[in-house]
Amino acid sequence: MLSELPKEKVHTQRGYNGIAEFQGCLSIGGQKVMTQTAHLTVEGMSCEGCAKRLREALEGVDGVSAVAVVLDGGQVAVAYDPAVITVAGLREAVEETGFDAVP
Ligand SMILES: [Cu+2]
Repeated sequence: MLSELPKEKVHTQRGYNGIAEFQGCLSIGGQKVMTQTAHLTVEGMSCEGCAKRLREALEGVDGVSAVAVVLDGGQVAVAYDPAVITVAGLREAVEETGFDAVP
């Protein structure tokens, strides 16, 4: 189960290069995991603390294997298992954390 893997070991990076790496499949704990990547634009983050809070909230969502948050421009990439969570579910998690996921 992906959700049982230690989240700290999952690659979490900042920056567009990190986001690009989420395309395709991830190697997590030596296991290849097929994922899809959702790219969201999030409004309301004003500092690294906000970015960290959002990243940690998304990492805690079932089905999410990796998260990258770029504070500048509010770019968020989430690698997720589409069998477990939908993009709509990811957007909800963003809103629940107190930010706006804009289309
Ligand atoms: Cu902040």
